[in-house]
Amino acid sequence: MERDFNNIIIMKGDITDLDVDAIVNAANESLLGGGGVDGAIHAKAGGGLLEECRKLGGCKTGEAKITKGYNLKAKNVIHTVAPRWYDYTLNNKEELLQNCYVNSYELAKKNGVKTIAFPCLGMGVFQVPQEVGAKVSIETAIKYSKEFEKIYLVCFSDSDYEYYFEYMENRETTNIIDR
Ligand code: AR6
Repeated sequence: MERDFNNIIIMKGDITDLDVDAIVNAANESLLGGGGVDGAIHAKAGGGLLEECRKLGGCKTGEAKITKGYNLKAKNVIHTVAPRWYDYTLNNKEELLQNCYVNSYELAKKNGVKTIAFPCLGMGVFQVPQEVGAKVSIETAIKYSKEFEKIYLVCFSDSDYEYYFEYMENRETTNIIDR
């Protein structure tokens, strides 16, 4: 299931199946794997990914690091760490989530990535609300759309897919065409 908005593709599916230059991982600070999309990426990529991740020395919230894709179809994995929405000691969570996307796009550009796929960063275990996560994901995709051949925003649940789609459709009637 997918809908194209110029070169931004909102789709429902498993990000580990995509044949792109880079998929983005919703990791944690250790970069040593976990559940959710992180677990799925490590399971499919195989032990080589974990080995390379061990050498990276972790990753701070909002930052991004790149590895190869190993047994994945994707050539690279960009690992970023979303803010835990339930962490009341963090007062700039939306900005930190935006940093995840921006730093991932910038790192992708530096590494010659032309096709990139994002999951719904933070919107699982870390409990980023749908309306914040979708808005930040879509607005940053629009901002970077001219610099990539294709940007896939990959939703795993029907609810996220529908929400992204509605957000984009409503927005498109305003100014996506003139960006
Ligand atoms: N393909 C695409 N999206 C997926 C897949 C998949 N195969 N599997 C899950 N999702 P989460 P977070 C969606 O929890 O909230 C991990 O343990 C999922 O439905 O994976 O950033 C890490 O190690 C949700 O919409 O990441 C961290 O400790 C989205 O991916 C922590 O979870 C993100 O959910 C990070 O939490």
